[in-house]
Amino acid sequence: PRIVVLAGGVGGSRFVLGVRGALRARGVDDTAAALTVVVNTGDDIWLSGVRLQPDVDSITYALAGVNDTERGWGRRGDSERVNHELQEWGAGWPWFTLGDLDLGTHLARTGWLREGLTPTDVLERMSHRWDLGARLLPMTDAEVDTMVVLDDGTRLHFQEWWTRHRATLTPTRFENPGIDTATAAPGVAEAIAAADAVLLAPSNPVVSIGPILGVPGVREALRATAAPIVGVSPIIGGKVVRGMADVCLTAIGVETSAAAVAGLYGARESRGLLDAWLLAEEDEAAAGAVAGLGIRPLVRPLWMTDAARRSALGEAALTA
Ligand code: GDP
Ligand code: FO1
Ligand code: CA
Repeated sequence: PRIVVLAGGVGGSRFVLGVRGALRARGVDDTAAALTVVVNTGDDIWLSGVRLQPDVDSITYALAGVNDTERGWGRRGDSERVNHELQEWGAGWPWFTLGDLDLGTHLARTGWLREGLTPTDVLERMSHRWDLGARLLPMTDAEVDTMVVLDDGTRLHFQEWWTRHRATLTPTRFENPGIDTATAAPGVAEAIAAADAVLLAPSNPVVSIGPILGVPGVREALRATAAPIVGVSPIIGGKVVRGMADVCLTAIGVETSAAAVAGLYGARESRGLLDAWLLAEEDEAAAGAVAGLGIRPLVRPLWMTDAARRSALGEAALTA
């Protein structure tokens, strides 16, 4: 099979682990040939001279089994010696931690970018260190930031808004300067066109899936593919599992509910994207509303708390 997943960081990586697990359970040996992940790069940033790709790294580390599962970002068991030194110099951001092992990744990536490799090339090169069992593609090779605009007009980078202010400053909108002139990374449109199924991970609809869909050509490729498009709700029981998707959704005028997020993506039959939507047992009452949108609702357990649950969800999405 040829499966394409659109994904952000924490929710994205848990789901990609699940899809890889489900493919393995189905007897697919070469999951890297079967599974392509298009990763959000909208929250990437330059800091202390190095390029950070939080969602790319979350997925890479999770597939490699070296991720910090508690925090949801960075390497497990990392130390912070270099970070301490950067703080002493007054470099970087005092509220933002760059782990030592994680910095190795950023240095390698930045070096290759400066040698002229594209982000796609760099990610391909980085995929060889571990047996990831998936092909990772950045959504675009262009640098696209996510900026948060507050009601007094202040604009700050998503990473500052989230890691410094913990989403306590109320946003009025999110912007991705540069996205209109960006193009999808090589292979993205082709993978979507050739897919047997496209899965939208239960990632943040606004700042993870939103930027991917905002890259010119991606939405068109999704609308054109013969593959069914199946989404998984990041909202369980009317709440975010973790993170700040609720604050992001409120800012764009969308209720924090499984049905409202399905409505945001829209039904394929009415110029949206979704053929089917997996919603949690806790949200069973919303199934009718999802069906009313023209999207096939499937009530399933959506908690990805361990490998078995993740793979079961991956299998449910593949079956759908
Ligand atoms: P980020 O880039 O690190 O913010 O991560 P993503 O955008 O990929 O995913 C964030 C979303 O994942 C949040 O809105 C969470 O609600 C969702 N999420 C995290 N864990 C789970 C889970 O076990 N099940 C479901 N359905 N959603 C989850
Ligand atoms: N998140 C934090 O809340 N605090 C941090 O200090 C922090 C550092 C960090 C370093 C590298 C990296 O790839 C991610 C990091 N994150 C940190 C996570 C990241 O800011 C966000 O959780 C995601 O971008 C949200 O999608
Ligand atoms: Ca992210």
